[in-house]
Amino acid sequence: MGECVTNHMNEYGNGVSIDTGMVLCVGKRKSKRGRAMKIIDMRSDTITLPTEKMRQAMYEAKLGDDVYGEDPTVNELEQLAASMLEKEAALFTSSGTMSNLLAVLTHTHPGDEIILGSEAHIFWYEVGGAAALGGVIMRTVANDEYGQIGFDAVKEAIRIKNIHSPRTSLLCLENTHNRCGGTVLTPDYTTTIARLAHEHDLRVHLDGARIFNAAVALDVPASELVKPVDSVCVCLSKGLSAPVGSLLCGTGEFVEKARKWRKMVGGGMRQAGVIAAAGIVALQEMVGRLAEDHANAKRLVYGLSHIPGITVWPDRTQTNIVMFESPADVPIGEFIQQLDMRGIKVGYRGGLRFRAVTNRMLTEADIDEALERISQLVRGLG
Ligand code: TLP
Repeated sequence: MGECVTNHMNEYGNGVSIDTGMVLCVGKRKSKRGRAMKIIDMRSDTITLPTEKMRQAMYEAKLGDDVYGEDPTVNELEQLAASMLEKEAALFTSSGTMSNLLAVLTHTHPGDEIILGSEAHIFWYEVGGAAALGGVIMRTVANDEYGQIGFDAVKEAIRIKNIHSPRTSLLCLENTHNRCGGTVLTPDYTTTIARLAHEHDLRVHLDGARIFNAAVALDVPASELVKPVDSVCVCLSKGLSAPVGSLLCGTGEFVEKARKWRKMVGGGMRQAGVIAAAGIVALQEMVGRLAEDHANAKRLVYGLSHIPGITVWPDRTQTNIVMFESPADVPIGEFIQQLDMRGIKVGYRGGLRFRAVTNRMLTEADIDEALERISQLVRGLG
């Protein structure tokens, strides 16, 4: 269990000016003094804009019709992803949601049951596509606060093979774990749980939308984190800053089947090299810098832990996601309104809970500025 820090001591103050005048993420608000105020957007790392180098690569990309397999840039991106993750093949898709859906469609048959963590992105935020389009039952087992699923819980959830039961055919894992605050699954954990699944004839799919964050945090190659699984989805348009796209990786046979499913759901893109070009830059140049986002997340969680009444879990801030709770004595509606008025954008997760995601559009100074504004807000409402 992680340590839960609720601080009722000192206020946090660092004297950073409100008008930092730096690059804007999504726009400006007027401060009380009528001056423009930078919006600090921590809703997600999906808001990151492509770099200049990406835009240049997109402009210059060599193109062809990818449905015929003739787009050289898409082919290069797929080969690059497959080689970085040490899988036989990769498929470029429009989104993480599509990659996860194709994985379910490819690994299962309608009427099967799949096992997921109770906090899985596939379960919460992918519109129930696995059930609606794949016809599978989603059986959830409890995730702990670190994004893990217990071995015994998985074992118990696997159906006995008999005439009455659906076939359990797939286990889905998530690394890093979004709803558990960007926590990482280690190679050891993944190896052990995947072995258990394989022993029971299940396939294992990893939602690795932020797998490179996990690799950077653990200082291991991403290939090591995905070695035990049969398929993995990785996203280019989160911390890696590409505008669009995801890759679904696995064996050559798996990817060929997934390619056909992709066509069926309308995901065959023609001159997709235009966007794949940015993806190549993302994989080649943007992985290492994720460490900056992680450092900013640690700075944010440390600062928040010093604001009276705010609750954080520093040991669970392992990558670029920070979960926090607003002071219990402050009406939630007022807290949300004040965040908005002070130009702080974060995700609201229900109850007192919020999610802030550090990303390339935010500097260390922006984090300090956000902390200063939240500190003032809490002082004003307390
Ligand atoms: N997650 C989004 C929102 O939750 C919608 C975000 O802002 O974090 N797997 C994981 C673990 C994800 O976090 C996401 C996006 C996806 C899959 C889906 O990726 P996209 O948005 O490309 O469909």
